[in-house]
Amino acid sequence: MYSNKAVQAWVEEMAKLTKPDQIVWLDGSEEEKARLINECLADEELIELDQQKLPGCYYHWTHVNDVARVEHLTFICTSKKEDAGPTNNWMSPTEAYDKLGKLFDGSMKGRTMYVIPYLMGPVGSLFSKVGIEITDSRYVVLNMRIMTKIGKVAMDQLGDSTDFVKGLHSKGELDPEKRYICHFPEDNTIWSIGSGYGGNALLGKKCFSLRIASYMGKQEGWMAEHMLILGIEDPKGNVSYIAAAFPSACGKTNLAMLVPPETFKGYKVWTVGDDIAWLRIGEDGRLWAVNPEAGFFGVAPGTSMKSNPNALLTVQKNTIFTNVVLTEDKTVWWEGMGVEPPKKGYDWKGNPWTPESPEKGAHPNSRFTAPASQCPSVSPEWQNSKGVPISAIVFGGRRAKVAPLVYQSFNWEHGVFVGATMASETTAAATGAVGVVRRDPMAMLPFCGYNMGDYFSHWLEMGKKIPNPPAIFNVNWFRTDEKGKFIWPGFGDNLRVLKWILSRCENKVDAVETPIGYLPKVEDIDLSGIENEVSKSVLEGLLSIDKDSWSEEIKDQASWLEKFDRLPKEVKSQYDALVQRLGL
Ligand code: GTP
Ligand code: SPV
Ligand code: MN
Repeated sequence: MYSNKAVQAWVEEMAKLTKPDQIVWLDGSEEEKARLINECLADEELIELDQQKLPGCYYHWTHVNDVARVEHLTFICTSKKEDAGPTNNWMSPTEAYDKLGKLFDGSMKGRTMYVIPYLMGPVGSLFSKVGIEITDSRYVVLNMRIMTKIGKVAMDQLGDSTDFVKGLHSKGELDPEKRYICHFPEDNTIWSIGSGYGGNALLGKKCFSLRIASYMGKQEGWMAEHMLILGIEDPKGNVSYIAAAFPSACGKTNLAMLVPPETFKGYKVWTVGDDIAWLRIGEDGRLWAVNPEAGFFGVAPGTSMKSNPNALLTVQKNTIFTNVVLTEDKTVWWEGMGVEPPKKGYDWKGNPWTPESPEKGAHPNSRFTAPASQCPSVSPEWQNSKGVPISAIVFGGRRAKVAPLVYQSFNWEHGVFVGATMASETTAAATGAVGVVRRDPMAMLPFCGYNMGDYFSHWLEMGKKIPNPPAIFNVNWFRTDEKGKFIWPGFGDNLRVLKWILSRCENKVDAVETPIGYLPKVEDIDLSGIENEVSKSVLEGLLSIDKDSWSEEIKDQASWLEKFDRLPKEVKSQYDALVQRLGL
């Protein structure tokens, strides 16, 4: 129990509603962790993995109908519908409190209520914020313990203040018909019921650090973005930082942990964050970023010693694996792990599985939860309370066609337009169809806590306020050939593109001015070591701008922009200018 009166009063009120058998306040200690794990093992909420091979690691199955974020059941509950905007689901606060109140009524009967104070961001930092999550899921507690800083450290930062985000979560009946993730940005409140999965249930992550925080950022003059943060150290020892926004399951974790190609002697990539960035203008007039999280909730499939060794090394201890293959000898496996599949195991549904089984063993959105501190590439600056200075902002997505490998926007305003119109193929990170192209501005479509038109305005205003703003780029690692195969090798080789980006930031290299932005000259992308795989002509193809596809693209952009009644005029004029430059 902590002494903050506002926290106590709110917890009491929520306990009256949900009626748990008992209330446990989390302190974040090792004893508490051991106790919770033992309780989970007894209830089979967790399965102990081979403690010799994977010390401190556990396995968890979610309910088979509860394996991804549910965007259609996620709501922004502002008093005025217009304030949620054309891209969010809206429910009035009165209706939402009433509807969910009925579902929460008695939802913790026979269960324990856990009260988790948590801190997002470095200890003592101006960037950092405190939340309290109430939950009836021990799995959520153990994940929050990895993903945030829980217990006393959070309450110490909060002190007597009433300034905390109130998050109420209950698994409820895990019924998709009674599942709602509601955000009340005007009340600093999140109510989530009916799911035990990742972004629906770990309220510090998308719910607070993006939806509520984006709203706070708009009010307070900073930004909360769906961005990784990485540092690139050059052979002279200079480190420059990049923040990059890609939609879910489009490569943020992989890029954040990149291992340089062998020919890049003396280069080193440092991981600051892999999913979320909070950005503020620093005293020096640059944009500075912190990662508010303390762990990685990463996509397992495709993670191998070849694609992402740093991630694989991070998850060798103290990790929770969710919905991957559980092998007979109590280890884990997933598609694209780069090792032989187990002869026998259990798939993500808990059914016996062998490599001959027709279905995939791991769910495409199966995940690992691991402490960032264990990552071999974790930046020495990742807990710096001032953050790190950002030289470039990079947008990107999965596009089989249209978007070239990389281009630079002409200026901040044009960069905001590039972000506002970016599109990507949907992935398994959210329920629904996979592989459908949709507009996903700044990779924030599912995560912006207010009207997206106002969000674009906020970006434009920030651009005016930052004396020395980062340059803005767009990348696409996912162009495919006529057989549907990715043309660009990706992963570690993406550093070749980041190197060009930094050279542009330092005014060290010219570019080709095209209608869509500045493109690299073919000879300026360092292909040393992969000349056989990516010839100059292949690279030319990756950098080409196909008139027909862009003609379709601008039509689609036009109907996208029409959705916004609060579209800033700058975005519209950037669109008009693009159409004119393309001569279409
Ligand atoms: P969220 O955690 O959902 O926000 O995802 P993320 O953006 O962090 O994506 P992540 O790095 O986990 O990558 C998702 C999938 O894309 C994995 O299966 C990766 O193997 C694959 N991927 C990542 N980078 C590349 C790349 O450069 N090229 C190709 N072809 N695939 C990639
Ligand atoms: C994403 O979907 O962007 C994730 C996973 O990072 S979740 O925590 O479920 O949002
Ligand atoms: Mn994400």
